[in-house]
Parts: sequence; structure tokens; C-alpha cells
Amino acid sequence: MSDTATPNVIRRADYAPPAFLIDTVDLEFDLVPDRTIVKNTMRVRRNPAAAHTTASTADLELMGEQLEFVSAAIDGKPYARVRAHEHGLTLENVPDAFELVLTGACAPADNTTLSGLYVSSGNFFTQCEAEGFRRITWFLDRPDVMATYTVTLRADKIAYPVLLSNGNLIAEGTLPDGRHYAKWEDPFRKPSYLFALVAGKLVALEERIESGSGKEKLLQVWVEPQDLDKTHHAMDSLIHSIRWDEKRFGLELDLDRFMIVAVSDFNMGAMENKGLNIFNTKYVLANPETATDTDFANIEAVVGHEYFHNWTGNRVTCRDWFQLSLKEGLTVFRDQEFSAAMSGGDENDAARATKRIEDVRVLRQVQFAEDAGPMAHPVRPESYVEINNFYTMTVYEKGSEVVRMYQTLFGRDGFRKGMDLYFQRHDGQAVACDDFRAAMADANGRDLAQYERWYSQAGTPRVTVTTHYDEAHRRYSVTLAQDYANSSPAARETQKGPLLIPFAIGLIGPDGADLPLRLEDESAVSGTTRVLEFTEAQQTFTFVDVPVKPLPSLLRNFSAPVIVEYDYSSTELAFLLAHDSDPFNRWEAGQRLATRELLALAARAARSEPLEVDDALVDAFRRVLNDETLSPSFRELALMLPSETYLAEQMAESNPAAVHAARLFVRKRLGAALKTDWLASYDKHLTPGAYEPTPEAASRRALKNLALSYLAELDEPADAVRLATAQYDAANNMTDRAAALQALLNAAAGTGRDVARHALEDFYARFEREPLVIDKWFALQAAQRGSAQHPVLETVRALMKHPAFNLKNPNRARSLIFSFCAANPAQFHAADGSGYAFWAEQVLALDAFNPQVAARLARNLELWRRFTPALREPMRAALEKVAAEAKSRDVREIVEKALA
Ligand code: B3K
Ligand code: ZN
Repeated sequence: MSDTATPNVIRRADYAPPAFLIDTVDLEFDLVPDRTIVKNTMRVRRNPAAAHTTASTADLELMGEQLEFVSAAIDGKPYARVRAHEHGLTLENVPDAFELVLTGACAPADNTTLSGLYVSSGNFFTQCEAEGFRRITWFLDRPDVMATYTVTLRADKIAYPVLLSNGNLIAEGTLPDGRHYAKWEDPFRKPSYLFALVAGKLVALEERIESGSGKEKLLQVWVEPQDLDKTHHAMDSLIHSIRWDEKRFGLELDLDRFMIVAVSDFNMGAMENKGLNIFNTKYVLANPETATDTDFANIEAVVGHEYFHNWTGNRVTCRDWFQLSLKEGLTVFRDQEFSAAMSGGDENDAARATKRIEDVRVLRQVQFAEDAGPMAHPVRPESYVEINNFYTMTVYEKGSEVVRMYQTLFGRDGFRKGMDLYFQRHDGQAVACDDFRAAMADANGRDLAQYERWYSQAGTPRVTVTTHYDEAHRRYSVTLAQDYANSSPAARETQKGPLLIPFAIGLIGPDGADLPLRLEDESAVSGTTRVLEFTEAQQTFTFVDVPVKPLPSLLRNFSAPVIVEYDYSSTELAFLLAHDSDPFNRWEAGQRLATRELLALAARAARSEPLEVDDALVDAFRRVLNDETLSPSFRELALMLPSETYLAEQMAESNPAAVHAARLFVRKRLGAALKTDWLASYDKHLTPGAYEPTPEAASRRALKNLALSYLAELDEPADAVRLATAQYDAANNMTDRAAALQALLNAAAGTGRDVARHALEDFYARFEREPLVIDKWFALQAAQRGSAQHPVLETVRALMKHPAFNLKNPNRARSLIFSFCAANPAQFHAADGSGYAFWAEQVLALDAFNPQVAARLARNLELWRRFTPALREPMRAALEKVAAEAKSRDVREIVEKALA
């Protein structure tokens, strides 16, 4: 399992078409946990497109890993000129076109990597993306080799009553010795990474629906029997996804049957295998008692995401893994638009804004940080050592922004035309990001050559804005300048020139209303938001007929993934927070105001100077809290301070302790100064009666629970303890119960009293049989506030000895270890370096059996050079320890890049 070979760098520039093609694949599995036999019959032929390249030789090189070779035959005769080696199989001097039968064996029960074929809770599952198929059988395991598949599964009937694979079930029956079989056929050509099988004791929720064109479809959500009562929301989400894709993009479900299967041991969220999506239980199972509003929303988003891949990813796939964002960026964009529509906001800007804010918050906190560190890479990376390390925020979230900007430039209709042309040209093909850009350009009659830089340049562009009002001529000019000052050296190496940045802007008059807009080259006034096409290093746009000096509302709805610098005064920010017609920018103004204050306080905290909060911030927050014209969820987002992680990233030298002190100080001040407002808001936003996971009800719970969390910050948190205890006891849903527990944990941290213990014990006892809820129990404790006297690391180490802890289960490992290392910065970055030593220990422990999960954790220290000098040394020491001892290519790539 360990890969000690010298890491090979794979480069985009080295792409060559495959020397051979595989047209059909027939797989037969004899499923036995310790040794599963796989017979693989393929039609292979030389690739005419590769005939002139050097890759064309008489030998066929197939990829294979951790496989036991049994036999090979060509055109019905045993074939002896076969060499099995560490990376696969070499078949010497093969004909131009032939049938190849390879038989081999793998060991699913010993497969702890959760890549390839593995066993979880006694059932069989597969995960093939990116390169897991080669752990099942030998193959040209690359996405530009597309074949049609038939799959026969044979297994013990009692232990594995359900046998599933991609496509349609074409035969099933019994076999001798208590065994049975099922045969599946997938009519669509697909790359090997979309292959899947599932076998085991599972039950399904089923629905039959008619697709847009009137064909009957069978939908199934498969789970373990005890979880059947938690499948309805996933099913509803699937049906909503199908309807939305028909309506918005005219894309229909192409198979007769579509299956979702939940598995509790899974490295990531979910996987879009053709017709047989395999999901982490976390993104399927939900009922009001076990899942929060956030869980409900995440399930809807992930079900949508995987379903949308059926067209963007499966029908049209990637030529090579450098093009990953072709499917991921596009599909994230689609799921974001779907979620926005589902939150009641397909046409409603205010409702859409909350989803947009949540997405941008993640982008800025995590993707911008990625751009600022050693893993910075373009949306279409140039090289990798381990492709699994490149399922990143840049490829996914920045990739989604790059897709969104086409829509910002061309409108929804123009974007739809581009999508239609893309499918018209490329259905059934494996293509590149350039092909998507060409479809958008051609469908809209535009030259998008410059736009290519969004795919090839790493780093976060910075746009510096200066403005000038010429009162005499009633002209208002806006000068934009773009550079990469905030990016890492890794990112700066990729720069080629200025980007095409769609920069949405509005101008606000002194009464708070938008001014009608006319640029100097336009013949008439139109609209109140203009998308400026900013293409040069520096460019000035002049608005005419501007009657008064306006306040600019910049980058409305976050129209491009950039950092905007403009010298707003605090008064101006408070004005925007109160008046901007663009809900995103209202939120943004509040965040800027808070960030400015928090960073000033953090600087004082770092110098041990006394802290004091500006009354202007308190007043602005009070106005938002009591502004009944704003939805509760918008208020919740606006009143939530930027995270400690985000704030630390804004400092010249990250100082987590100072940020923590500053943020806590502001939270306490807001808690105390607005105490009566919080209490009133708490009462006002209760959601009595049966739980409903609707956006409206979730919105009320969000604001109410934010109020509770601020009240828990008071030095005398008796009100919060009383409310939280009552809420905990009376809760009929997980959102309220978990929020109450969290408030009790925080109140306890502030007072040193043990007010949370009873609830913590009750929570465990109540949900002992619900692994996803026990994950929350671990996560809440790992992320809880600590102090020098009560370091959370001690609690975490104690919890690792808890009988319910299991490092081998990725969800559990994430709930305790990742939560501590990533969601508790103040404790993780303890001055004594104990958090880093713990991190190194856990990365190495995970590395021994699950490199993908280990590599995710390994990324937690990559920004070490940006921290205060006192922390840098212990961070480097921890990284060096991991670099010296890690075995996997996955972890080595991360730590070596961090130390380089
Ligand atoms: N395509 C998968 C991710 C596979 C990750 C491989 N390490 C899920 C998704 O993005 O939909
Ligand atoms: Zn995806």
C-alpha cells in the first residue's frame, strides 16, 4: 500500500492520446471479501489517432495496482507474453485489434484506502475516481478511454442479497452453493473512473417518476435497513434536481433507473458513478432528530451536484485529469444555482444572496488561502504528483466562479446557448476546458482568448479602485488596476497578463438609492448595475450625468473571484450596510467594517494593549439585528463575525491567539451591548410546532441560535444557560439541540463552570446508535473554546480513547481530529507547539492506511510561513517530521511542497 517510489511529476504538457482504445468491457466478479476474482474481457484496438506518436508501440501497457495476476488470453488463446509489475501489466507484441481476457484477484477486506473495491460494514463498495479502477482490474485507467460496460456480479445470496452496478439490470438468478448473480449493462460509453458496484444487505426507498419527455424512471436510495427512515429528503432532493436540470438546462435523465447508495466509510462527500451514485452517509441520511438545517441543505446540494454530473462530467467527460475543473467547476456552479433556486430565490435576489454569501465566504476563507500558499495552482493545473491532491478549492470553487463569470458576461440566456452548443459538439466525448470556453465564445459571438488566463494563472487577483467626481461636468470616473500582490511565489510564476474581469458596479446617492447609470460611450441611461469589462492592467470607466458625488458599490454579487481594495471610511461602510440595494454588498460592507475593527484589535492584543470596541460597529450591528425588512437568515449572516481563520489570513503575520482574543472580545461586547435585542430576537424567532426543513423555518432558527450564541458570551451567562438548557430539553430537531449544546459549551468555557456536562452526556446516550450524530458530539468537543488552564487537546486525546472513536472511519477521524486541527485555531496553534506535534502524529497514523485522508490533514500546516515567528519553528519541525516519515505519495507531495 505504501508507495515509496520516487514521486513522478505528471505534466499537462506531456499529454498524448492513448496508444490503444478499449471499446467494450465485460466484467465478471466473484465477490469474496478476502479474495475477489475479477474476469475482465475487453475489445482492444490500436488508436488511429495515436498512430504517429511515440506512444504507439507493439506492447500494450495496462495500469494495475495491488492486483494478483491469474491469467491472460488473447482471442481465446492463453497469452504468455505478459509481465506483471508494480504499476500494472505489459502485454508484449499484441495484434492491432483483439479480444483480451484478463483474470486477477484483489483483497477488498484488506483495502483500508477506500479506493478501488473495499468492504464497509460487511458490504462491498467501489470508489474509482481518480485512479481506483486499476485496483480492481488492469486497464487503460485514464478518462479519455471510454467504453461500454457489462458487469456480472456473483456472491453469496444471504450475505449479499443486493447486487448493483451501473446502468440497467438485464438478468439475475440463483447459482449453486447458495450464491446468486445479477448482470448489469450500461448503454453509455464511459471512462473507467465512473465504474461502480455495490453488494450487500441494503434496502431502498423507491419512487417512479416521469421524465420531462414522458419516460418512466425508477429512482432508488439504498441504505442499511436501520436508516430507511432517513432517506426521504435525499429522494426529494433527487427529484428536485431532475426537475431543475430539465427546466434550467433542458437536460433529462438518460437512464431508466437512477440509484443513490449510502456508505459510512467514504473518503469524500459522494461520487457520480453513472446511474449508481455512491454517497457518504453524511450526505444522504437525515431526519429532523438527527440532522441540522445545514445537513439538510448540504444533502440537497450534494445530491444535486452528483446528479448534475450525469451531463457535466459523465456524458461529456475530461480528456485528462488536468481538465478536472471542466466537470467540477461547472458542476459546482450548477449545484450552487440549484440551491439558490431551491431556497426560494430563482428570481429573488435577496434570497439568492444568502446562498451566494455562504459560497463566497468559503471561497475567500479556503480558496484564497490555497492561492496564498505552496499548493497554489491554476484552475487547470500544469502538473501534479498525486491527482487526488488536486480535488481542491481552486479546481472546484474558483472553477465555479470562472464558469459563473460567463453567465455574468452573457446573461442566463447567453450562458444557456453556450451550454447547448457544448453538448451539441461534445456529447459522448472526453474534452478539455478550452472546448467549454470555445462553446461559450462561439455561441455568444465573442472572442474569449484572454479569458483563457482564468484557467492558466494561479493566485487571487487584486483590484485596486480609485474614484474621482468631477462636479462641474457631473462625471464620475472609476479607475481599476489589477495585480497579484497578495499571491504566493508559486502563483506569481504563472502570470501572463491581465484578466478579463467582469466587474459589477452600482452608484449610490446620498439618499441611499441607486443612481441610474450611463457610461460615457453609451447613448442612454439604463439600469443601476453595470458589469464593466475590465481587461487591461489599468483602466478608467467614466459615468456621465452623475448629479451628486455617489458612493460606489463595488463588485456587486461578487462578480469575480478577486480581492477589491478601496478606501471606504467606516461611515461609508455603515451607510452601505444600511442601504446598498445589492444584498451581497450589504453583507460585504458589514464584514469589511467588522474585519477592520477586528484586525485593529488583534494588533493591539498582540501587543498586550487594552481593547475597546468602536461604538459605530455596535450601532451598525444593532440596526441590522432589528431591521425587520431583512430576512432572518440574511441578518444571521451579517451579524456573524468573520472567522478566526479568515482574520488570521488577513494579517501580515498570522497570530491566532491575538485574533482569538480580539474576536472573543468583540463577541462579548456585542453580546452585552445588545443583550435585550438578542433576547427579544430569540423569542421572536422561535419555531414552535412540528419541525420543517423549509428555508423560512431554517432562517428563523439560524437567527435565534445566533442570538443564543451571543448571549452565551456574557460574563454572567445565566440567561443563555437557562434558554439553552430549556431549548436542549425541548428540542424536536437537531438544529436546536446542537445549537443549545454548543451554547452551553461556550458558556461553560467562559465561566469555568460545568454547565454543559449533563447535556453532553445526555446527547451521547440519546444518539449512541446514530454514527452521524456521534460525529457531531466529537466535533463539538474538538472545536470547543478552551483556555490555558483547560487545553482542548487534552479532551481530544481523551476522546481518542473513547470506545466510539475509530481513526479508520474517515467521518469519525474528521469529526475529532480535523475539527481540532482546522476548526479550533486558537487551541491548535497553542504556543507550546503541542497542536502541531499532535497533527504530525495523526498525519502519520492515517498515512499508514489511508493516504487520501492523511493528505487532507497534511494540508493543515501549509501556510506555516505566514505565521508569527514564534509559531513558525514548531510548525516547521512538525512538517519535517512528517516529511521524514510519511510513506505515501499523497502526503509527501503536500509536505514537500510546504517545506520547499
Ligand atoms: N468526483 C468526485 C470526487 C472524487 C474525488 C477523488 N479523490 C465527487 C464530486 O466532485 O462530485
Ligand atoms: Zn463533482
